[in-house]
Amino acid sequence: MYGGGYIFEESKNGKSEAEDSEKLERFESKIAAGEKIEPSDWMPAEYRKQLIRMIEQHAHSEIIGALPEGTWITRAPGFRRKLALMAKVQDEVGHAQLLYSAAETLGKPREDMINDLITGKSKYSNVFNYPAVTWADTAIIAWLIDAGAIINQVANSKGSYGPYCRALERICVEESFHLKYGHDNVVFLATGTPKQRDMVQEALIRWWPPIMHFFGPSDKISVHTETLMRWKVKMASNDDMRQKFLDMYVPKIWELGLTIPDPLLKKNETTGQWEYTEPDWNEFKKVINGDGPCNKERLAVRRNAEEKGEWVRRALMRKDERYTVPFA
Ligand code: FAQ
Repeated sequence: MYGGGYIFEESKNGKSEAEDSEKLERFESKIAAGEKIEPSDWMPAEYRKQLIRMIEQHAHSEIIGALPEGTWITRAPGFRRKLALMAKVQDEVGHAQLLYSAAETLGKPREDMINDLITGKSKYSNVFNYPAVTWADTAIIAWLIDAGAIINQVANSKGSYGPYCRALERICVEESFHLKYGHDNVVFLATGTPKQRDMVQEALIRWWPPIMHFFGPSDKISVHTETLMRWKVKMASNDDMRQKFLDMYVPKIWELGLTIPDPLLKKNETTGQWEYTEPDWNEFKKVINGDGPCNKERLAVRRNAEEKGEWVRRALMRKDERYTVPFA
């Protein structure tokens, strides 16, 4: 499967996988019947490639996603909040581990994935390239970004690739707890002193545009949605997920008396769809291609962790005699 490069194009009989219509037909009818595809099953090269891309990006998002909130562990207001934040950040890193394992079942080694992250070859979620300026930013992240993640992942956990779906099911349970923690923090600030209220309002203003970007480019310009939905990797389009988020969370935000920084945002009662200012897709492209406010800092942290942790990995893999345990 893997030998320095990814051998996707040829099946065992030498024919191109895409041309192998019988196998493709069986594969697609399995998906249509709602069955899961498992690692040892035949799959088209493009399905494997797309899954690796998506799961790997998701794993990177979790591990990088631990950083904006992680910077607040030492400054959390009070011991209980510190404990809760530490547990959340630890969960996010655990999600990355589950997802890297799921991606590995498709043939790409974890070392290669990490290398593609720290060299800037792979993408990760746009939202984690923005700073958590105040404590209120962590509350908005834990409430609304986790909410967005849950909408996406609950839907995709009903998808076609077994290892990814099973990882998502477990992740969603933990994310639901994060969402409650985030909501509790936002409510506390929104119903607190005028200063606390201002703080959470300002954080919402900062995070609204990245949150609108979070669900991916609009369906009109999305590149992969059609293929991914056909194979039930993605169970809803980017715009549908965005609509679902707006439907569920705008009323809750307004209920707290907070203002969403979009004068055009309203629900069209005739169509049942939310109308909003078109997100700035040029800004989105800039951020996901390495030129956001924190991209360089985020990758530098990961690169540093990779270098500093190298001796531990070598010892665990028994690659370095100096660090092996004699009785192991
Ligand atoms: N950020 O054709 P589409 C979390 C890229 S987990 C960066 O529409 P697709 C937990 C896309 O890769 C958050 N890049 O793409 C947490 C493609 O570029 P490529 C992560 C983005 O795949 C909470 C190009 O744009 N969740 O938050 C983004 O069909 C709190 C064209 O886009 C997942 O990864 C973006 N937002 O749909 C952790 C879920 N959107 O690869 C810590 C799984 C698009 O061709 C704290 N992923 N791009 O160079 C998905 O569901 C999909 O991949 C989408 C994008 C919906 C993200």
